[in-house]
Amino acid sequence: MASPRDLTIRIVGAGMSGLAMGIALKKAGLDDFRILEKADAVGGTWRENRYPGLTCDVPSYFYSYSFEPNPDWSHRFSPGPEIHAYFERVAEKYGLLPHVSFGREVKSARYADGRWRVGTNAGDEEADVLILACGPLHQKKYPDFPGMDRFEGRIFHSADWPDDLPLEGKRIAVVGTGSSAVQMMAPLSKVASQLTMFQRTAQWIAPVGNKRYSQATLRRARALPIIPWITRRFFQYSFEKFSDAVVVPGKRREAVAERCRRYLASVPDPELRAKLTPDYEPMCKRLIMSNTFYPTLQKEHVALVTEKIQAIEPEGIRTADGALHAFDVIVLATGFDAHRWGVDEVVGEHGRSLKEAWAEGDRSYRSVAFPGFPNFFMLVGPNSPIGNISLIDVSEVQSRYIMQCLALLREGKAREIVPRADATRAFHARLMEAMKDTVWVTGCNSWYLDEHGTPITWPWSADRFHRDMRRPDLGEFELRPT
Ligand code: N01
Repeated sequence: MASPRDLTIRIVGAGMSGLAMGIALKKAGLDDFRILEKADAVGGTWRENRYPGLTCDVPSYFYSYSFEPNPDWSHRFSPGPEIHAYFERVAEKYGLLPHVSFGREVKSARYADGRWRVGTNAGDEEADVLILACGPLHQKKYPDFPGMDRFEGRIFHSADWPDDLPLEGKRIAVVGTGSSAVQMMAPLSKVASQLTMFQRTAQWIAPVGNKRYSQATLRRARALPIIPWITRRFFQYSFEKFSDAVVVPGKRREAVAERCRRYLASVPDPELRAKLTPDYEPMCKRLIMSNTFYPTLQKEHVALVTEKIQAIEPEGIRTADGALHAFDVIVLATGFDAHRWGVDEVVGEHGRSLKEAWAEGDRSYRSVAFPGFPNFFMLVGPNSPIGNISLIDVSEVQSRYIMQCLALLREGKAREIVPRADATRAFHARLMEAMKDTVWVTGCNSWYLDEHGTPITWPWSADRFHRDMRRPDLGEFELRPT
């Protein structure tokens, strides 16, 4: 036994997972925590991404906290600014803003003498517990095309959308074919004089529409709080059943694949259809939901280029066939480095860094904790179900799990809590065995894979995640008294 104590806690990141953790702490009456946020507003991804057409690919009712259903969602997949406003409202309502240090970028974290020393751009801070809540998709990935600095128009990453950019009548290039690129194509096509997508790899598309809720539906949802609650449960059930297809081979996976293939077959031009045909299984890369993408590509002033990009020149993009494509604006929708989890230098016991610990791949104990890193947790970290569940749900489940670990420290049952190395190895062995059945290893390149080609995902169902994460198995942790 150690003695009961109050904990000083630092959370890194005020995105949706950092906010979920903050709310869990407040609900438990823990007030000595700060959320260190590099930007000047909460919302993470939803603060950063502002490109036209931005939505979430998880239905809005399910992409909301279970304890804060929102009757005001305008669409099944509501626009990005609406989602951002939701998180701002929640942060205010739950009294989190006084806990957030804005403009505080965390550069390093070191564990020594039973405490975390957190190095920030505004000096060092100390904490008993450190929780990273940065998520996998915030370090922008830039291509290395020669000549990018010589382009005479505007060139920027999709997550750096400039607010002052007039688009009317512009010739616009979109590099990439991920969710970001696909979502922006339809709205850009409405204003651009010419719109060209540069595709390196074709993507599977599921024909999912984005219904706008009628005024009557909104009125009913506002009047009867049970309606948003039931709607959330409905979307959770259907989304989780649908996404079981990624982890379980068989009929459901075949049905989703068939739906994507049929949709692709509806593209009338055989040349365009051939270009759009992927050479891997549907869902191997994250499946894109859109019923506007194929029609947009068939517009007169919209083109799909599959030639390799050779260089950027002052007037536009030079492709390997020698053609020069002239543009006013180039959007680099080239994705994120999903293997940098927010703080590059995290050093645990015996001076061993996370990078060293992860030499063979990003490994967690049950998606939240790490052997050799006491009193340290991650939300939406490696081996979280980032490919098959709403990340909001993941954050809530993980926050509850972490709260139970923190209770042991507060009650004096331990001074340090850390997962055992053998339990982590055993978890990883089970995970790798299960991974063999997932669609992510069927032969494609995606941001789900680490540099060894191992998915950083959870290879089991949503139900199993809820079950396995209900409470910590204390036999798999070291609870140290000093
Ligand atoms: O990024 P991506 P994203 N030359 O990595 C191409 C989430 N998201 O920002 O496939 C040429 O999917 C790359 O080509 P390839 C969602 O989970 C969520 O679109 O590697 N092309 C690919 O086509 C999503 O999965 C929402 O061959 C290059 C594209 O760029 C994740 O974010 C909304 C290249 C990158 O696609 C990432 O989506 C939007 C190069 N050098 C996004 N480098 C929500 O719903 C890369 N590419 C929350």
